[in-house]
Amino acid sequence: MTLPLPHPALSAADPELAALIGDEERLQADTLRLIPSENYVSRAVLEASGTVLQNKYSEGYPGRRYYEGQQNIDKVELLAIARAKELFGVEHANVQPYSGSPANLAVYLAFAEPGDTVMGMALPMGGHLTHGWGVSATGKWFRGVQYGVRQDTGRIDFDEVRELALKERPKLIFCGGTALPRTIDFAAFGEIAQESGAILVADVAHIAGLIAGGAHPSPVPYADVISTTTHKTLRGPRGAMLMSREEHAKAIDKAVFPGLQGGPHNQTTAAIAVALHEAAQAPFRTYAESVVANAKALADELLARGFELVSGGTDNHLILMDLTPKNVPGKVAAKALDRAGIVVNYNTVPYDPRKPFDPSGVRIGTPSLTSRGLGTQHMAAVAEWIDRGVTAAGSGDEDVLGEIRSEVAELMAGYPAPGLSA
Ligand code: DSN
Repeated sequence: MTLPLPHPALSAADPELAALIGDEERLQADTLRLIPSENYVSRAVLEASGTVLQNKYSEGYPGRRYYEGQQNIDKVELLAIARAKELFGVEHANVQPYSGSPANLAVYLAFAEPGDTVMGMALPMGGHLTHGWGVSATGKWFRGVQYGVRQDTGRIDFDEVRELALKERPKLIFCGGTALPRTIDFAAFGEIAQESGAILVADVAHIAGLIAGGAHPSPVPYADVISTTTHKTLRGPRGAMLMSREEHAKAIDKAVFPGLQGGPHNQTTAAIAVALHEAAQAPFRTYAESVVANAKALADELLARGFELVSGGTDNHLILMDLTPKNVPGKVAAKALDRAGIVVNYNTVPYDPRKPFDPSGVRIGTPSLTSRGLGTQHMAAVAEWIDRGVTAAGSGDEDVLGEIRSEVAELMAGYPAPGLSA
């Protein structure tokens, strides 16, 4: 199949928009996509997302809807729920949250009252906005207290977390985040939540696919609630799920609908069901293991080239580089790498002296390149491109960035992307 993919009806009805989608298909095919929260979904997931399920309203839950005509929709949602329960070994799953932030907001609605104390990792330390950070509704409507990582190790200090939890007695404790290169110790968080009487919420959005594939420990049975998006390492459509023990099922369902949302996006529910089916197959285990193996190999190659990595490396899919020793700000590096066909995001690093919109770090990860079939043998080349790209960013050498872009496109042409190939 050659790009752009055929979208005959769209091309006829709206050629301008069709051309933009074609441009994006080519961009995703030609570049080395290293943003750790992105991936490539399969053609099957893409097809399920673009169906007549789009046309249906179904507020409520299977068997308890406010609209008729749910003969097929109920079966789709029940299939997605059953697959989520089976894959993650949970008693309850809600597949309706529109995305990660609404999913987390539903958890607040289910278990806390406005003004209650909640606890999560600080955003600049690697947490998420919705874990009680000040600029988010969760930090404005609740009293967020935040833990971080140690400056000397880049790792969570569980003595600090315990002390804070026992002092503040939060209603909710969130673990997980968006820039955490190390294994999350769910058992340690579970103990602290029990001691302090908090509900433990494991936000596994980044690592859900690794958990499903056996490449990261599961938060079951330590977490009361598991929140996840479906489009990161899990390789599904843009959506989310909340999972829990049966005792919390009613509270969670009520919070999602009617508490927070209206009709579920049934086309997304269907695509989540497909992704869960794919994640339950043996090749997905290999995929999850390869994501981690690639990240570890890439971290080693970067360390060998003098890069400073937060926590000294990685246990998962994600690497957080502190570019301070390279004398190149994260944003300058990210924009230069983009011109070189390497797509990353600039990111704060723990204890960053720079501002969030102009931070010291760059965050990278291996979910997308692994989906295209790149292996540990390619990571030296990837690290070399990053090294040359960051150096060129510092010196302003656009010719080098152009050379890297051609080399990247040449390699990626040999590794067609799922969803963009037949
Ligand atoms: N935006 C996601 C990420 O990139 O990690 C988190 O919500």
